[in-house]
Amino acid sequence: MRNGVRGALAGIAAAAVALGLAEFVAVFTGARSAPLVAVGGVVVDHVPGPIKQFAIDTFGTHDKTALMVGTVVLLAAFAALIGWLSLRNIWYGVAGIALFGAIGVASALTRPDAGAEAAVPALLGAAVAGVVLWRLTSGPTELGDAADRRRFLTGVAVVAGAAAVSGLGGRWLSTRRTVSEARKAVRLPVPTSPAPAVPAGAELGVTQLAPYVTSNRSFYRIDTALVLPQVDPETWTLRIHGRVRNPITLTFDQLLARPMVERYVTLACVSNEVGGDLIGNARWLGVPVKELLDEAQPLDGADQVVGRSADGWTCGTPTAVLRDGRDALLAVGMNGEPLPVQHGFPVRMVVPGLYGYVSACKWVTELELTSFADFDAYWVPRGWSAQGPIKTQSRIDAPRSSNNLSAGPVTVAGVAWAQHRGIRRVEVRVDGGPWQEATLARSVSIDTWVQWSWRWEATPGRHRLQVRATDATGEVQPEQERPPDPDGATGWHSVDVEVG
Ligand SMILES: Nc1nc2c(c(=O)[nH]1)N[C@H]1C(S)=C(S)[C@@H](COP(=O)(O)O)O[C@H]1N2
Ligand SMILES: [Mo]
Repeated sequence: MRNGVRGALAGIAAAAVALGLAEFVAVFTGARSAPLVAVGGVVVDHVPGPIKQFAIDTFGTHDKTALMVGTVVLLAAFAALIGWLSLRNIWYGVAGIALFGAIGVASALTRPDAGAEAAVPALLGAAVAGVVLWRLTSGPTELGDAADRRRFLTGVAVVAGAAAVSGLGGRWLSTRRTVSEARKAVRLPVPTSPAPAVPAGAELGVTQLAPYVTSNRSFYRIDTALVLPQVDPETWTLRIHGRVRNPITLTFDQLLARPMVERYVTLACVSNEVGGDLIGNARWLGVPVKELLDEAQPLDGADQVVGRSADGWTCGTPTAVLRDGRDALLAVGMNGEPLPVQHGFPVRMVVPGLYGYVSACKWVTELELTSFADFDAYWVPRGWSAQGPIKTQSRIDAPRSSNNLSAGPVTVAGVAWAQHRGIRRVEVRVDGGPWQEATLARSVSIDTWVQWSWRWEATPGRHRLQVRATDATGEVQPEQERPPDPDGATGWHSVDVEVG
């Protein structure tokens, strides 16, 4: 057996068993203390804005999977190198493992809310990796002899098996420790102020056009959480504190006992590119934030409400927006169900008119009254604007450039949004020609998107369709193309089609 192959196999086996064992231990020390998750979390928290935007543009809502796969591939390459070096001198191996162990320990310990036990998975993993690497690389350097070779390969197989059993076992155990049972047990109260019915005609029923109400399953998900926070409603509390006259702590039962309102609100992500799909419309059930703030009595100058989640993420919302009478909710229900875990179970915030990164705190446990001058929420030091009102936007859903169109009438359709201002007009043009007014569908309120359609007499050849919206204040969606960073993309969505 070639030395390179042997060293690489030994290194990868040692790394695999370290990660597998750590995964298992993390069942007991907390999912965020597993080295891959902890290191991944540090990466997520420190990637420069443009790289984060690149990841979202390239991998969409699979950005986390991409990060994990990339990390594992890199780690395997390093492990192979360390294994190969260990064949020359085991101290290279020891140094390599110590380095990776230290990165794992440091990452786990510096995650928000981590206790000393967070160091255990990486420490144990590194220790076991050291022993495995030593055993697999000791003995004759050249495995010329068939018996030696067989012994080595058996060793690798045993280690790989142990890695798989502990890793998959850990995964299995941790999925049993989720809050999905607690979620199923939640009985949502009946709203004292129900959502208005969706008017007939809100749904144009055009193929490819996004439905007026987005199902929970297809609702976009964006957050920094590599493992979903499992927040038990039994022990959940919401603290409203900071610069208030009257701090409040609420349990989940106390929250559910309050008068509930239900509203359709369209949530949008600031990272959404023009034409992108990081937007969705749902029926949210919850308690008006305004009522809780009125009870807490913010002090003068407390112009920012910082939402803080169970995993330490923060967003900053203008206090004035939360108190101006719009339907800002501490939501417990989404489309008639308890919040799905990935959308913030048991409680999240929803604020009509603001991008999610400044308002829509999932797994929320604190609302802290402070000022914009005194505190920067998570995305602000990372280059995003502290203020995030949603920009007027419109999107063409049908036709798509991949469609085979034939000459004659074609239904052009899409959605437009300007939450809490409302959409007054949507216009479409072909090949830079005159703007033509589209027909607006109905909508529940100015807090949701609206569907639109326009009948096009398509002629053979290549054509460019473009759309722009005007909000109810008369502001026309600007043509100038700007990236999502720092406060939301601008520009007109266009679709190039081929008519046969
Ligand atoms: N705890 C937590 N809440 C969060 C985030 C996050 O990273 N962590 N991301 C925000 C962002 S950027 C957006 S756009 C919305 C997305 O909500 P959704 O995943 O339910 O669609 O959640 C917001 N709430
Ligand atoms: Mo977002």
